[in-house]
Amino acid sequence: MRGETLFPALILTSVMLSLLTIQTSHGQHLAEEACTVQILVPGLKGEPGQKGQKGAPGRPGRLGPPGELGQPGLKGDKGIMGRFGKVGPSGMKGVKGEMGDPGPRGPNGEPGLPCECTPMRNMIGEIDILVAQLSSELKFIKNAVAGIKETDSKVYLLVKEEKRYHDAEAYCQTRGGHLAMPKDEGANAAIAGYISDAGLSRVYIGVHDRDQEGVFTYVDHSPMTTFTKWRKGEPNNAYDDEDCAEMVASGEWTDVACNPTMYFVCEFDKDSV
Ligand SMILES: [Ca+2]
Ligand SMILES: [Ca+2]
Repeated sequence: MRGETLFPALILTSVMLSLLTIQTSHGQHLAEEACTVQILVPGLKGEPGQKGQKGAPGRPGRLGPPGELGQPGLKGDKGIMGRFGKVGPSGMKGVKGEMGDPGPRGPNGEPGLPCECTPMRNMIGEIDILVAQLSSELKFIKNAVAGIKETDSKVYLLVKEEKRYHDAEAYCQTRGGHLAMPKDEGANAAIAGYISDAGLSRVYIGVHDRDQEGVFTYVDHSPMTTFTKWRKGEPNNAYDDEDCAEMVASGEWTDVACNPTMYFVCEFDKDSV
């Protein structure tokens, strides 16, 4: 039995012939194989073997050619909303909108407490007057600080406020002086320098013939005895309406009407300043 499995089929046949007379038992009488005939004859076709086990998978084949373009797929469902993006930069300032309609009228306020209004009004009125006076004084001082022309005995102040002759004299008197009354060449030159330095062409001075036509005096009624500076052809009382006097930048005088407003020059005695 062991020999069938260890030797091929051709040898098996001769072995079987020699064993016809031999008691086969494990390894006994092997020396009696004297009539062994070696004949090599193909054996009978064996029974079909059992189906083998499934082989290992083969190697992957080569890459095939690209396929034809497929039909477009159906439109997919709408996706879910994405996250909010970053905040963008600030936009340009818009145009101002139109004014809205007025709101409803508010409720009436609480009634006020009764007061003694008349004394209050009087006090306020007095304060207003004081403020006006102080404002005027301050302006005067500013002008004075800005530069005052003077002679040995007089101080002259150019007032850059346009006033009529009468109002100009009142202004000077309020401050203890008069409109300028040049009574010699030195005083006249000082005033003239004021006019030209300020770039002006004319100012009122304190000379008039308002009391008696053709008789000019100074505004303080002092007589004009030793000095005058009339421009040639002046005073001429033009239009029969020239009773006041102005000085032009050259220092010469001209009789003019009293109502036009213009700048003027005040004078103050040094003793009273
Ligand atoms: Ca006159
Ligand atoms: Ca004149």
